[in-house]
Amino acid sequence: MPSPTPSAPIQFTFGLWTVGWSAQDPFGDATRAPIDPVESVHRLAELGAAGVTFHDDDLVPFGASASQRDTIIARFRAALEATGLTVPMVTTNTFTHPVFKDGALTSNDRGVRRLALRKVLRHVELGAELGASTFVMWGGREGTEYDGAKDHKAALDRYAEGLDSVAAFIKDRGYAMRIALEPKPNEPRGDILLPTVGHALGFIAMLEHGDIVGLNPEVGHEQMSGLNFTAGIAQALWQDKLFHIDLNGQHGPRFDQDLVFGHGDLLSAFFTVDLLENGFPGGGPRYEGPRHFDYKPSRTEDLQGVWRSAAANMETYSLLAERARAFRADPEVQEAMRASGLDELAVPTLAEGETVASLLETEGDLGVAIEEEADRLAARGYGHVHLNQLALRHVLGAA
Ligand code: GLT
Ligand code: MN
Ligand code: MN
Ligand code: MN
Repeated sequence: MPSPTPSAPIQFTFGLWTVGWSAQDPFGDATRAPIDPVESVHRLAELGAAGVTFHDDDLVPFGASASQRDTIIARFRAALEATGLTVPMVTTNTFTHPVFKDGALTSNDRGVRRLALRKVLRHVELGAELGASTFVMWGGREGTEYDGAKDHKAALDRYAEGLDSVAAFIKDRGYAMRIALEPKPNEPRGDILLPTVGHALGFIAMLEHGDIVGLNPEVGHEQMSGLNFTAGIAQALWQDKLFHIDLNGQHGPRFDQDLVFGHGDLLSAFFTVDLLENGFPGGGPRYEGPRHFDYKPSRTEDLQGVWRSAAANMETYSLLAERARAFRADPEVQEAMRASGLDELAVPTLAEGETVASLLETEGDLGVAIEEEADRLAARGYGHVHLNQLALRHVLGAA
């Protein structure tokens, strides 16, 4: 299986909780033994990954003593040094312990909110020590099963208060770190707050310290809502809010599958890679962060299957990156893009100095003239299907 080569220096990263998942689900016990995080660091490095990410509890068990914590962290640091793996992102587990059953930063219980905030701040400190530049916050338990069980106005106030407190702490400490919110529509809660990229972008605009708060969208989470992931990250990029990314696979609206990247909607995965690697066709903000995989090796897999599935994420991404480069360089594709009007969309609708008043004057009034104009413009074909077929040929290696 080809692994990433030095000539293709894409920075791939994995959550420790991904390969380390023991595969327990709501209906069945674990099918694999837990993996020592130090072992994961070594195996991921051998496979060609550049970094690892983790929740506080993935590394140090909840409730460990200070000296146990120090020993575990020292051992982990040694593995990072031995392999050269970095820790570009960390995140807090505010969902596993029963205390978070009604939420963490938005629990109806104030004591729980205060405990959650302390847990988050402690991990911000460790993340900063390890050089993490992104702090992901996935509010999996922030939500409800019943509409009457939460005062949504108060919940959003408390969510904003919690995030602004963490952001202010990061700034006060002078950490070079930004927060990335991860939307998800449901699971484990019946409904989760900030369910989609769009909700989260709207919420960030209401924050006091929203300048260092952006997004960590996950492929499957948007697709669970029937939304287009590539379009979602495109808008986040347009708003300079794509701080991090969770790549995986999903088959449309159903439970969160966390499949290997590309093992869900392959054509969507292609256009995601095309955007990440090649940017917008007309230029604009680029995603510069790590290509982070948040998947789960299926419950059917043994240890060999775990490491093969990890490699599969990187292989799929690398193959799609190659195809996406060839797609953009193909003269037939460039011609089809022109025919589709992609370059014309970059031209502002009003000319420089033109006003809506002068537009109305020069282009004439509504009525017969505008109807004729509309008929003339309506006759155009855009050739979007041909362009998409060219993309499909590239994906299949048939171009
Ligand atoms: C959990 C969740 C993921 C999030 C992780 C970060 S935890 O595994 O399902 O989507 O990215 O908290
Ligand atoms: Mn998921
Ligand atoms: Mn997940
Ligand atoms: Mn995720």
